[in-house]
Amino acid sequence: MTSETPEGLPALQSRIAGYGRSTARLHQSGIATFFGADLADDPHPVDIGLVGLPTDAGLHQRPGARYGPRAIREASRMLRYQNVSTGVIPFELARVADIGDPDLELFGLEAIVGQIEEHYRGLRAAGVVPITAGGDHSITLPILRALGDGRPLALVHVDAHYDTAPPMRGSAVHHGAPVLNAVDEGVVDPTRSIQVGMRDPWAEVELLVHPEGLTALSTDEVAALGPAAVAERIREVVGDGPAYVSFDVDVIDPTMAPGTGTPVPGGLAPLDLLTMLRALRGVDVVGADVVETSPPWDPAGMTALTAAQVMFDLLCLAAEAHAARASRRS
Ligand SMILES: [Mn+2]
Repeated sequence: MTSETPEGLPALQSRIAGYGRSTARLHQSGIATFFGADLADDPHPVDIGLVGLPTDAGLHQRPGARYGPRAIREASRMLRYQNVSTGVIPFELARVADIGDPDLELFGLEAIVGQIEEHYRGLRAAGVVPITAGGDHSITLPILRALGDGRPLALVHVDAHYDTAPPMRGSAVHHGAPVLNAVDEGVVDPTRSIQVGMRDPWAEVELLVHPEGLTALSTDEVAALGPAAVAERIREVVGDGPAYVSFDVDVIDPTMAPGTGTPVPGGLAPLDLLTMLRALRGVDVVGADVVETSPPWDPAGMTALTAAQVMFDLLCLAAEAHAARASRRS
């Protein structure tokens, strides 16, 4: 553990570029960037970009996820620079910055999805690994289009829902379809992908598609296996290639994460899910998101706080993966 005695603080600040200035700040002061990271307008000197996508144009049920990034930024200031479980300090392993939110259209899901894809193509060209706070789950498809173009990604999809629904009211793109769309478009390799936490009560009537080769673990199976065994299963499926992690907060039990659009009772506990994520160290994470946090349904802000912790753990995985890729190149 790093000491934060008066003597230790300058040493720490000198080690963690992109964070040093905020280390000594009280969490209630200053601009609420993700985890207090520096804000960067130019993504080029950044290895890992923390991005907000404030849109919920893809929702079909309870609204409000457009306020997710702002609430997660605010809640994230309760966290600090270090992973309390693994000891990882992502700011030591990579140049991490809050790179803000693209200015998205308000109306028209297709236009918004197009803007997101273009933004993430730019980030990929700049060599930035994006860690995103949504937004509803429709944001994941354009991110995968940008990151998976020419290299189908392994997808670790943590969610209560399969998100393989057919077109809804004439729209093929919506928050219940990103996995199906990404597999259909060839930007995700289903044989290297896994869904964790499934318990969709409408699965039988929604005419869900089950892409061939895609592995799915139900909430009951995850609970019976436990976090370590689930992580082992994820590693087997994903292998060594580039992987994207998409975490929908509705996988968590709604008594612990009520602030979401499509709650399903009987869900998993945050600690088990965080333990599972922490056991994925070494997976080649090239991007990740946490989606479907809806502040208007989140009375005490606990969903946003847990989403911030999930985002921090995804950042830690991405930072270790970045460091591993850098050392393989050198
Ligand atoms: Mn989802």
